[in-house]
Amino acid sequence: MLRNLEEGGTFLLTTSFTADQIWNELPGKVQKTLIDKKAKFYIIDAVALGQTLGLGARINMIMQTAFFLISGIIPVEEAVTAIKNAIKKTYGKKGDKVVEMNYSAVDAAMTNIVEVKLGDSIGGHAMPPTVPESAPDFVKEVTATMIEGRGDEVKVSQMPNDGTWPTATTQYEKRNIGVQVPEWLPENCIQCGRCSLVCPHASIRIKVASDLKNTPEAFKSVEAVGKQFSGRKFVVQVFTEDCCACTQCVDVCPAKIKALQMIPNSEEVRQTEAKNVEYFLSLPEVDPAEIDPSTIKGSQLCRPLFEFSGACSGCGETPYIKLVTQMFGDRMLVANATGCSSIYGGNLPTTPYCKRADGRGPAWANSLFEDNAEFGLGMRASVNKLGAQAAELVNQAVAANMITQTMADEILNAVQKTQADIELQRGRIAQLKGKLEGSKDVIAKRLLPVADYLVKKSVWIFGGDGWAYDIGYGGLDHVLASGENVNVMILDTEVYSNTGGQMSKSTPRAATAQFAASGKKMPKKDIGMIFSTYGNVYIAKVSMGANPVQVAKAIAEAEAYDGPSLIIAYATCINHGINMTKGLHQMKKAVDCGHWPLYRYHPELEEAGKNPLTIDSKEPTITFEEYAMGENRYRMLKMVNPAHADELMAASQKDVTKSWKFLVARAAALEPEK
Ligand SMILES: Cc1ncc(C[n+]2csc(CCOP(=O)(O)OP(=O)(O)O)c2C)c(N)n1
Ligand code: SF4
Ligand code: SF4
Ligand code: SF4
Repeated sequence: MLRNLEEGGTFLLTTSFTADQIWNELPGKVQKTLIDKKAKFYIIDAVALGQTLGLGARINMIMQTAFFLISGIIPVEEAVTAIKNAIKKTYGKKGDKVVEMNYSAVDAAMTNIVEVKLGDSIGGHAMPPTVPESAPDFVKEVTATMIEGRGDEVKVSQMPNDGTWPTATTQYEKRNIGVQVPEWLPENCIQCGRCSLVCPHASIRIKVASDLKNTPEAFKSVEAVGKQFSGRKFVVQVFTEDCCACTQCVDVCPAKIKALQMIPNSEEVRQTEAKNVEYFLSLPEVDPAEIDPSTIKGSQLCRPLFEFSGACSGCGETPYIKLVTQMFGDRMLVANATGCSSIYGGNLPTTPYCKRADGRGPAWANSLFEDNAEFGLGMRASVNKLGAQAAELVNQAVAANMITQTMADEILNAVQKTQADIELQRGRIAQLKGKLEGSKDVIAKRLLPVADYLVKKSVWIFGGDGWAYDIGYGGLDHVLASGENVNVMILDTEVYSNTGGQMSKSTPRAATAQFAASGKKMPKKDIGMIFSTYGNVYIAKVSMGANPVQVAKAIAEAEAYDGPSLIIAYATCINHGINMTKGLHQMKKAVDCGHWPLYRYHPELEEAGKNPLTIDSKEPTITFEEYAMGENRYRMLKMVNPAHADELMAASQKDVTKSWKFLVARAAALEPEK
């Protein structure tokens, strides 16, 4: 933190400690640097101020003002005037309340900044290591250096030389950014798993365990409900060090009296929960044969293989990705379009895709924005080719008397539908490898490296609406038309989120966005209905906040379908200008007003003589405006140009009504003839 502090420089820290307390709370190394550099030292409790002013964790305005107050770069009055003008310009469209709150933040910074007299002794505690001692060497040598902001010191020779990058490294980051964190109240819990499902950061998890021995003192559990778990314990564990304090888990908890509450995140909470987390992780996972991962609770009893990403607190995209990894992560390949999902998915210095205890987890890569669907199709083609090669070699191994016909038949005819089937097939492949290992025969040498491709692989293509509706649309069309077995998931935030919220063809009419400052004039493209005209593409429109059961069902059906699948997932985003703690409600309202009707189009149903189109949501119960006015992207226009906003809102209502009618009529038209 103080590496670049100059002699006589100024150090500003936001802390809940007072001027009298802070010196003794600093690490010795920090105390020494401050004394050696003869630094000026100021503190401010920006977090508490932000909360009092209604700004929550948004402390940027407080810290910016504090910076100008003490840096002396420009006269204070000039700085304050400039900041207030900038506030008016930036937040003016969001309404007087937001402007006033930020003005108050500036004023509060001026009166709450405190100079601290440097102590005269260095007795502070040791700096905690950046990553734990138990971390792998690569994490200690490369990742930790990058976390410390010294990435330019990493030598080329320390970097992997084949373009691969270790996964499962966010677990070592422990950002501790939650000012408040959830606490589990087991006596109220109905053991539904919803908290774990919606957590964008995989920071709250559930487990069912048999033998709870040597538990840490504060470890909580209750008797597990459900016949199949009788006699066992149910646990909800909060990973407080990784929690981003979005409060969505508390919000979604359906227990009569909430079984989760937010509490201040103190050092004591951190230490207690770190021990509990370690114990929780050491408990064995539930046997896959005992659960159905296409249900909410079943999926949440599977370990997420996407965890602690750096997505915004409360991000609407990440719960979908996490859920897919819980269902298929151990055999999953991901082609990721550029966008938020590629940034939080493959960001440096750490990687949120992770692995199970046996080392299996998603393999992930990002190609270009404009070719991601094709990139995923390429993955499918290679997996198919390698699998076919392995099958051919298995038959050759039988002919060469290296393995029995029975072994070959069992491997080549294996049913691989459920997780239990997959694990059985892995067992067979392990036996096959056991037979071949050590053999000098060329068949064995060729079969060994490809044998794992005889276990089913799940190919996923992820990207945002900017990719799917606009820039990668041609490729997406090509891939879905190919008939190949790939699963596409559009994380639909209705804007190009990662670059600050530009309009895409998914942006609804009447919404403001970059390039649509006066409201989008054209209606949203209905990508699901367009691709449903092929007839052989599985399509689902889903919304986590509205119907999570349907989300899990759709993901399971999409993966099981031996052909192309497309899931269009509604994702709330900071670019919508909503209170992110209420994201799930907004996802529900989008469905309730008919803007985001839920449906599944399953080609196999048609083959079975049934209607392929199932509508999973009800006729709209609220107006589009009731949903839209909960979001700044719509509200802003109403404030600056009410007449135009009303006009667009009326047109949007017509869009919604028309597309609902179209959906219902389409389902009626697809009804098989009696
Ligand atoms: C061809 C190309 N144009 C522009 C960019 C810059 N860019 C990176 S991410 C991004 C936005 C992605 O938006 P979207 O696909 O909607 O995904 P989201 O960020 O919303 O998840 C853009 C424009 C790029 N990487 N490549
Ligand atoms: S507060 Fe948010 S990040 Fe923290 S555990 Fe709950 S859902 Fe996850
Ligand atoms: S959402 Fe609430 S009731 Fe359900 S498992 Fe979590 S804490 Fe328990
Ligand atoms: S910008 Fe939006 S989509 Fe991207 S990480 Fe933040 S909330 Fe998620």
